[in-house]
Amino acid sequence: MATCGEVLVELLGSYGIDTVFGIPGVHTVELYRGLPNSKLRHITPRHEQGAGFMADGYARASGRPAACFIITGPGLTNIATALGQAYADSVPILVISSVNNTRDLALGEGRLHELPSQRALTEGLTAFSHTLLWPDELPHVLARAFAVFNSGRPRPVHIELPLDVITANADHVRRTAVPISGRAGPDPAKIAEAAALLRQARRPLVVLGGGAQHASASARAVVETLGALAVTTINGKGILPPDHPLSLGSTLPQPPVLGELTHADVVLAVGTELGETDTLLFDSRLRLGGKVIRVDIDPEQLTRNVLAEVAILSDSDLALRALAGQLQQHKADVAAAHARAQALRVKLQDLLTEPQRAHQRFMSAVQEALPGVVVAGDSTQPVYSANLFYQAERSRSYFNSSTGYGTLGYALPAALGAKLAERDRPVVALIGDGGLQFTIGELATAVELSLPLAILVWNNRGYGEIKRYMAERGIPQIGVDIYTPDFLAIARGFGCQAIRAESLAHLQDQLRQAQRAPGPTLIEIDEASALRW
Ligand SMILES: Cc1ncc(C[n+]2csc(CCOP(=O)(O)OP(=O)(O)O)c2C)c(N)n1
Ligand SMILES: [Mg+2]
Repeated sequence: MATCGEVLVELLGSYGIDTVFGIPGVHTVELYRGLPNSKLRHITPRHEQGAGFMADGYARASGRPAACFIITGPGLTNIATALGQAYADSVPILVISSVNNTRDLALGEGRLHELPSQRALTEGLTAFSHTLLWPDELPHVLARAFAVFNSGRPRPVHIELPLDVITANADHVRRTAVPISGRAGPDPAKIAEAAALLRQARRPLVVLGGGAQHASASARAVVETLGALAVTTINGKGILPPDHPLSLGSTLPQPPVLGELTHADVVLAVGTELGETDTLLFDSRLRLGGKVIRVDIDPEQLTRNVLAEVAILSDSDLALRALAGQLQQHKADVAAAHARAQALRVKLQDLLTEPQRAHQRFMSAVQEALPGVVVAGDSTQPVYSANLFYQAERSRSYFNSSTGYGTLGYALPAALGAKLAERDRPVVALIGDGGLQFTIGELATAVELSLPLAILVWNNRGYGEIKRYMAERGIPQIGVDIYTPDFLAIARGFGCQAIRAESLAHLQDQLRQAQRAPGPTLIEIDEASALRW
């Protein structure tokens, strides 16, 4: 007999899932029975929040979802924060959890790991949360999950299996993936409307968000045909190549770019929420002077933050391809646009403050030492600066938790997940001394897996960002000067290589060595020194 848990594992494999992150407990062991007969690799983090962030980093670096096996109750509450981060940035993660026996559900009799309602907890953090009451539902609910991941706005999905359902007979249940629909294309009438607006535009501007990560070629075609200046959000970094003559990078909150947004007669915003962690305008709202065309796979998103003249419900690549087709005959003064973009880029570089320039030298050293690097960042000083100036070589190479939900402790497990997905690319975690202390236990996971990961710890001995924020507002700096442990000793204790960088050249040398090391390397960067490098 094959149990529901065993068939689930087989089905996950048939959908292309190859990695599952989980900490087994008595409630989930029956999910593990089928693992040896599958191609699924199981990774054990040291905390379920780590499992969620690993699956998040895995998906952001590769575009492919991973699964998490999570125990009832505390496992699920532990992963909830990671679901919040993935939900906010539209990242696909499949969380499979157990839940108490069907006959015990909602009785509140004090069963082990019991919550009054697990689904109520995850419903607000996922595209959907489903309780599997019958093995026959399995192919349907998994098809629904992969429809979200592949065809809609990707977000986490939670499926919980009661203990008696995991072990129920599922011999008769389908074990192969259901073909999932392709992504939806645009209404031709809307494309014609948008193309008409864009043809008349004298000063068009294109904003590319994380939802256009897979649309590099078509985005480029539209930008170039229109002779439009283009900015990306942080999650859109890399859609246009770093040296693209029409690109302003991801510099949205800088005054010259805000000026462009106000003066553009048509703004084409693709796959972006235009939320405050995209625009980085925390104290004011985005002001768009001209007509707005928005493209999004989520119809509700088309109405949030900025209302559009033309709202196109579509996969971003399909819409951009259709637009490029309609605009083929369009003639724009591209040379003039190149010159304007170049002048703006010079202005933008001039605007960087001294610390931002030091962060830029630091990040350039990282990029130069590790071509093709994936940077998984936390919420720390060089990350905020790099959000403005960093030019990723391609999509899926730069992401961090200062966007969306803004969770400290993300970078280490996310980098670990990214490295598992992209073994051939160098992966770096960039995290502050405060952030690292949230998830430092995942160093053990990286050592266990012999992952050649570089963990850059930006050490300013405190919650620097909040300290600065308090100072600016005349608030006493309470709770921000935290005790800082000896990270090098701790890392060595975990079995990592560990070293303090002495200069940019030394940092580069260590980064290169870290790629050849048999496990992770923690590289401490003393902020006071690094600001002078
Ligand atoms: C889970 C969580 N708790 C608290 C915060 C609030 N917070 C944002 S930045 C920050 C300081 C982070 O310190 P560190 O990681 O050392 O980075 P630094 O700003 O010092 O470079 C804090 C406490 C948060 N974003 N996430
Ligand atoms: Mg700090």
